[in-house]
Amino acid sequence: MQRILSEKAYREAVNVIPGGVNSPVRALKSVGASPIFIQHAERDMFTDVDGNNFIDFCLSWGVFILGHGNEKVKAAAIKAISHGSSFGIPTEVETELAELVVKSVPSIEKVRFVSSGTEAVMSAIRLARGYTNRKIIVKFDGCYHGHSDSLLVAAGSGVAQLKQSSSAGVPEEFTQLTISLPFNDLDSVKKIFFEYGKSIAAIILEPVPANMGVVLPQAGFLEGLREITLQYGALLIFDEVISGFRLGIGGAQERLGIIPDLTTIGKIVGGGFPAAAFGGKRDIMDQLAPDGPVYQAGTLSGNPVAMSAGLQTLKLLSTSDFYQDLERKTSIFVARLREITKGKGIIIQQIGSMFTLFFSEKELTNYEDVKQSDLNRFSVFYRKLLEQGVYFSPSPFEANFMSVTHTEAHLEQVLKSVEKALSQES
Ligand code: HOZ
Repeated sequence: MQRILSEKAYREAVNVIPGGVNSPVRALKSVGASPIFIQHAERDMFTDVDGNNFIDFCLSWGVFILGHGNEKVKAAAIKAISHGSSFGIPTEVETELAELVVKSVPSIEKVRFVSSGTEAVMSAIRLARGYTNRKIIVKFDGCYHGHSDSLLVAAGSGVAQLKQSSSAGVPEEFTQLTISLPFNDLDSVKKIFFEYGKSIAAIILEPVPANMGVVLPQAGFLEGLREITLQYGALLIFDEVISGFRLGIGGAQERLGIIPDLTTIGKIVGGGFPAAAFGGKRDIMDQLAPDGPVYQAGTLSGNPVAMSAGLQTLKLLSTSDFYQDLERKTSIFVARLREITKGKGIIIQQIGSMFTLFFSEKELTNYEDVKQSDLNRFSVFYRKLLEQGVYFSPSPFEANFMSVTHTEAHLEQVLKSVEKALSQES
């Protein structure tokens, strides 16, 4: 496969954009490849500037559960643009989408829209501190909550591929109020609460982490966190930027039956446009300005184009059997993948329509396990798939996503490519 024009676009980009990309993982650096520049995307595929086609399992990091370019979502966005694309003044579509979010996500009684997942989490943390009048935040190693300073502690996703454990430019003092613990380790949470419980404002976590690859919460872990937070008067925040509207219309919380105090959502909720949100119990949300003392704002917050695309997307997801069908398709595919990779030191972890393939002999339950997996083998395998037109998310510290538009023929093609890539291993 030739990628001459992508290489040229990359050379031009690096002159004016750091690393040639506007978000680090896209550079494909950690898998030893260079970025692919996209020309067009439709359904389960994209075409690069050289005219190569790729079957896409990244889907803008999970956004396109309906596949790229859904006609109804596109039409809703175009209609919105024709009335004006931003006002800094309220529109009715914001309330319409808010109503649908409140109806769908069990913990959300009121919701505020922002422009990115990072912003949603940053705001939820401030709100939790304002509401509880406490300072400490507990998070988990390998969970990623965007790139705000205080959460860049043992973070997953792109941070996992940095040489140091977190980002330069974050003064130690800024993270002194953040405690990061191993995921799935309830005892360490109990110990920390025993020591600092009265100063802890919140626990934040991805209830199903997708930024250290897909790692599943063990039985009792989320229940334990809910119990401890209630016992000590701290808030429980679920970061459902990825799992929200992905693991079901009510997200991971509905699927797993644990109701947090605050929830952050992103990706799917903007229908492919920059939008995210945070929401939760009414009395907590009412602490936000202009009604309460916790300040939070944004020029493009509740942007009408994003709201319209998000609203149309959620309406399409709300049809019966949507998630069941998507999950069935994913499970069949993953079962086939497991057959092909059997005995080859590969573990595939899946929930709903997301999965990660790890080069590991044993099940992975936390960040350490993922770091111990064979990252070099992953890179070689990844490049072999890329050569065959399969675009997986470019790191074992990420998740792959299925859409309703992935066809059986394309999935068969991917299985063949995986077989071929493995047969070429030396
Ligand atoms: N935070 C995303 C991965 N979990 C990467 C976003 C992007 O590069 O677009």
